Amino acid sequence: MRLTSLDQVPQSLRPAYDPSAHGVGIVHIGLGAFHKAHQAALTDLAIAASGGDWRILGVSLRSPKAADELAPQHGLYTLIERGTSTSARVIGSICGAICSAEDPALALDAMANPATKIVSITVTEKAYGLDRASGRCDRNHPAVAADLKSPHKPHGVLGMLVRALDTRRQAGISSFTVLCCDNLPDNGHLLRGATIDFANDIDPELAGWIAEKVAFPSTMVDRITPAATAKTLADAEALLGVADLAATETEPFYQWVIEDNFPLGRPDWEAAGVIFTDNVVAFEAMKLRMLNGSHSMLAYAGFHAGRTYVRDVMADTALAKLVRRHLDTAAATLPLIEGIDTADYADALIERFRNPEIAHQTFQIAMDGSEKLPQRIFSALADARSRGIDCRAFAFATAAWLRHISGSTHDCDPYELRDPRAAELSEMADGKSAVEIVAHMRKASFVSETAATDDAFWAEVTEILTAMLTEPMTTVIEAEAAR
Ligand code: CS2
Repeated sequence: MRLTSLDQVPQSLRPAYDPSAHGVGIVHIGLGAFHKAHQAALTDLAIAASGGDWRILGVSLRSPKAADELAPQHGLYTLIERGTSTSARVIGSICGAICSAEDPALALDAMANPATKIVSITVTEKAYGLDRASGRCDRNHPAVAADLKSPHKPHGVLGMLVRALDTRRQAGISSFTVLCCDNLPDNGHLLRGATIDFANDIDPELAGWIAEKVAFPSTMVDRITPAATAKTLADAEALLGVADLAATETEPFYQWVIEDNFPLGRPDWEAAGVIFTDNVVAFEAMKLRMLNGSHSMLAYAGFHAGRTYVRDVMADTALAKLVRRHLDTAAATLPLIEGIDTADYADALIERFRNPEIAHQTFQIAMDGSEKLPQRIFSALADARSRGIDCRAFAFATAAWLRHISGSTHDCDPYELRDPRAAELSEMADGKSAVEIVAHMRKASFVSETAATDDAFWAEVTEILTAMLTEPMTTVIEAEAAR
């Protein structure tokens, strides 16, 4: 039997409120595990604490899988938190799930509905079509290009936002707040620039209305959430007594830092421990450079050293030492944040990475490097240089990524390169020497000018990459840790 109603759920696992007594106030685009472990779980706590019509309609942009799992369960799913002790509860904040590729009008109607006060988004960095250098939209991005051609039938994020905002404007309905929850620096600001730019191509008056009326608060989101496995589903079924195909597992820790700019109101997220501040950018830089930067480094180095999970990386003394070095280097590039000690933050990250209950694949984190490295490594490099900090850790991380895109199988079995620019990257790296790969990379569009022109940095990258392309990754890691 399948989970379809709270009546099937043991009392102790049910939400502390009656979901059916609360209306929908949020449309969320990007119905992945991270949303279910983070924004939906914290909104569940907020509704339990203070009520409100803040339930969420989940929209999956492309794949029908997430909606197929959640819709028959009326949005209900088990969230399992694995740590020193494991706990679980059924989340009631999602009221329904749809796939917009299957029925675009349904998602647009929900976004245009006056009851919708917030449209939140987790679609991963690559899905937006942002041109980060100019702060505009990327007209070569497939979804942006298609939606600019047919703005009345959008499929991508920018197209859907602009279409729904236009419908509201024409109907005299106030704008929803756009809440970007992806790992991008100053994400609200970036998305605002791209949305206005996109709208400007369709109707400059609409662009002006968006610039004046729409709030795009920036956010920092954090919760390590591996993809669900057969064990996740089996554990949920054992707890509930019925099958839950949307069960999700995550770590106990979470953090959400948001700019408090919600003209139409918002859930009482403070009750769930959310931090509201004007200084999201600093929190975001800390998280991107420390957590995500070291994650990328350990994913590439760890994957090629045969470490399947992050916890295996942390059990390897040499690799764990390089993780600590990366965290310390990244911390030194950051501005001070009142009330935050980056050394404590680094210690806490190491504990989280070590969590033996979380099976977070290095191969999963290794995905989409060309979308991630700019804000995780290259932006930190510029600040490190201006402070005279030794950048070896960043050179090592970059070399490990380039080794990954090289596709070399001298020390491993063949593997897939998963990146939106996979073809371009393989073209610049396949069968090439370290010197050639680095020369190509310095010209890549996603490497900022400051990083591209740092000769000393690339010399160090070349030296490390040369070793990584000829020796086993484990040997290179041992040597690096012994330096
Ligand atoms: C990871 C993130 O896959 C990745 O690139 O670095 O998903 C990371 O687990 C989250 O940002 C943690 O909040």
